[in-house]
Formats: sequence, C-alpha cells, structure tokens
Amino acid sequence: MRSCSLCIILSLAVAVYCVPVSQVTEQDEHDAESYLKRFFNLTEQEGPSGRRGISAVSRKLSEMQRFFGLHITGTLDADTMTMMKKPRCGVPDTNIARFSTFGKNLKWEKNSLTYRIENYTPDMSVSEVDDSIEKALQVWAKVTPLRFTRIYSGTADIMISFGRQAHGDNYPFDGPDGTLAHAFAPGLGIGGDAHFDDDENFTFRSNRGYVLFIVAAHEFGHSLGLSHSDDPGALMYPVYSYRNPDTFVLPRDDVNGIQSLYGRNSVKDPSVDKPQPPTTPDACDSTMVLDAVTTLRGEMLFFKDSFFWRSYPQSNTPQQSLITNFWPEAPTNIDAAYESQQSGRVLLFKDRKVWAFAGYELVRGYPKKLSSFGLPRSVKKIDAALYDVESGKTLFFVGSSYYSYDETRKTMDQGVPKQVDQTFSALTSKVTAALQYRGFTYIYSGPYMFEYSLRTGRLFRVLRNSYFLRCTNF
Ligand SMILES: [Ca+2]
Ligand SMILES: [Ca+2]
Ligand SMILES: [Ca+2]
Ligand SMILES: [Zn+2]
Ligand SMILES: [Zn+2]
Repeated sequence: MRSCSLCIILSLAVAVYCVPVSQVTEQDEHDAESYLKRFFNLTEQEGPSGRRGISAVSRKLSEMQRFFGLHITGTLDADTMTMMKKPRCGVPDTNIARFSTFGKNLKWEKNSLTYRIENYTPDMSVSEVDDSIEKALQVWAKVTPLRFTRIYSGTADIMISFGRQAHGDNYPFDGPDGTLAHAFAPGLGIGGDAHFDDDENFTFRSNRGYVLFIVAAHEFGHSLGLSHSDDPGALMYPVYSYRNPDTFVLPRDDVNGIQSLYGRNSVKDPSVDKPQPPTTPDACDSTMVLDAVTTLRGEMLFFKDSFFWRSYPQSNTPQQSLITNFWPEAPTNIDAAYESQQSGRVLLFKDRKVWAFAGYELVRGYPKKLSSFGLPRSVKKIDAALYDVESGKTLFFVGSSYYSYDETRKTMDQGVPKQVDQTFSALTSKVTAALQYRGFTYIYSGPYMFEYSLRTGRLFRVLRNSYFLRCTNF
C-alpha cells in the first residue's frame, strides 16, 4: 500500500483511505502558513517579540480545525493538510458559527438588484453560463424579496467576470484548483461583484469539473451579505462539494441566514409540493435512525440522508461531510453499506442497485443489480449489510430474515435465508444498519445499537446511536 503523503498528492479526496502519518515537509509548513494567512487572518507580525512564534500558527491551526470539525491538535496533521488542499472559495473563514453575515449593516438597502455578465469562460456555451448564473441568483430570490434584473452595459450592482491569476483586484487567483472564485460583500463599486477563476474547468452539470451553478450560487451568497458557515451541508460552507444542479434545494442554514438579512419571500409559491430546505443531521439527535454504517480501513462511516460521519480512532469528534464530497457518483439516502476486505472496496446499496468504490472511484461495471449477489429477485431492497471478518461472509438483512454471501467463492450460502432473531437474541424490530468493529458485531434497530459476539451469539450491551457518534452536547 502507498504511503499516506503520496495518497494526498494523488487525489484530494482519498485521504479517508490513508492512515495519517506525521511526515510534514517544509513545503507543507509553508503552504499551511499561506492558507492560514489567507483564510484565518494569520498576520505577519504577531507575538511580543515582533516575530510570529509557533504559538500563533498553532492557535490559528486550532481555529481552522474547529471550523472544519477536525480533531483539534494545533499541529499540521494529515487530515488538516488534506482539508487545506480541497477546492474552495477565496473568501476568508472569519466567523465560526452556523450561518453568519458580514455584519447587520452589510446588506443591500434595496430589494431590486442588477447584475451583468462581463465575459465568458471557454469551458461552457454562452447559454449554459447565462442559465447557470440566472439559476444561481434565483436560489436566493426564491426565499427572499430580492429580485434580480440583468443589464448588458454600464455598471450593475453585481458585476460577474471570469479571470485568471491577477485580474484587477488585490486578490489574484492561484491557477487550477485551490481557490475557485470569490465575491465581495454588498457595497458600492467592487461591492457585490463575483469573480471566477478561469483556470478551473467549469461545467454545466457534470461532476468532472466544478459546477458553475453551485460555485456561483455560493458566491452570490457573499454578494448578498453572507459569510461562511461551518455547517457541512450549507451552501455557504467554504469547501466545494458536487451537488446535482437539477435537484438542488437551498439548505435550511442558508435560508435562515439570508432571511435574517432580507426577510421572507412574501409572494406565495404556487407549487404546493415544493421540496423543503434540507437540514443537516445532528449527531446529538437521540431519535435519529441511521441509514447505514460500515468500516473503512479502520475507520467507521455512519450514513444519514446526503451525509456521512467519519469516525477515526485518533479523533474525538467524528467529521461530517456530504457523501458526494467523497463519491460524486454515489447515491444519497442509502439502504446499506459494507466494506469488502477481500476486494478493498466499499459497497453502497440503494433499492435494487449496488455501487462499489475503490478509493474515490466508482468501480467499472457498477452500479449493478442486487440480484448479482444471488439475492432472489423478489428482494426490492436490503435493510442492512454486515461483513464478518472471521468467516469472510457478508450478511444481508431483509425484513425478519438474513442471507449470507461467501465473499471468496462469490456465491450465496446454502440454507438461507435464516431468521434474524434465531441468531440475534433480544432484537424485537427490524435491523436498520449493521457493522463489525474491533471484533464486536453491532446490529442497529432504530435509534438503538445491540452489541453481540457473532460467534457465540451473546448479547453484551444495548447502546444508543450516539455511543460511536460521540455527541458532546448532552
Ligand atoms: Ca458592485
Ligand atoms: Ca484556482
Ligand atoms: Ca439501512
Ligand atoms: Zn465563500
Ligand atoms: Zn477578484
């Protein structure tokens, strides 16, 4: 297996598969300082002696780690370096909160704003750019009294342009990846303007590149007076995540933020069944039922809606991310997940389909049908999946029964399905998720988790979901 530092260079998102090692080069330290200067206000002159001490960097590192929900070490560990290399917005992360604004007075004092598209990117057609920009502004107009009018000459409130490197303000872009765009808070002149780094590959809806609609909708949040949010589900989270532009609905945190500045949209939306703003699942919600759980190279992943938490042994607080942040091609609201230690892949199940990922990439030939495991065609979906290290078998839970699949022979075992309650005593309702961790077998049923020995069938403890999610707000 490759060393971790190499993994980080190869791909931004594969860090989840790496065992962190503490090999920090001088270049890493230099890059980290630039990052903290740009986004966390690390100043050139600090400390009593007039030169910046270790403590100033360490303090800013802790601030950054807290913002991103990382383990707070104050040192440049592998997770922190990975986060610093993710593509993101160029506006600093000054406030540490759920939605935040640049200040109560930093908003437009009118609800009718103009915008102008000054130039185009060669990555997309003119109509695709126009459409992406228009849709991105409508994201905000839908939930506020704000209205946007396009003009084709003169100075608009929101001037939109593409540029590379130095492009006329004091904030040069940085070439491919890194900073994708930036925008200025409401005000005269450059206030409200949005700039896009044309060294990026912008796309209309493909996940191979950065979806312009998503990047623009985020930047227009700044143009209207919002700063960054630490809610990983928020549009105003500083790190880019792929989201499907066709199904995008502005998350609750952003709706709360923009309405705190401009109020609600007083015009009634005629579409009755319009989707509600999604909220980010809370690890402290004692009634939460997880969709699926799995191990991944010694870590644990907990899936809920469009999100997963990643818990790793050396960290106190699991980190929450959008599933598409790691696997842009993965489904959301999944049924089950497991790690096949034979193939080194993680498998995600939804309805009659299964997706396999090797690292960050969807394995060729996937998604496949559920029946490719030898499950009967009458099975429309599975409730949970569990890989047993000792026997090399995967258990698929379907209602009150379970199937057992031999990972080495790639066949379903004889004599299945079996009844769940014959193997797992005390389980009274449906299995909702399952995993094996450090020799114990955990069967989730609703908000509870049953700890067993699979070999003897002995039940040790009944725990709450929050046991592994380590909710700290109780
Ligand atoms: Ca302006
Ligand atoms: Ca860039
Ligand atoms: Ca499930
Ligand atoms: Zn931003
Ligand atoms: Zn600029």
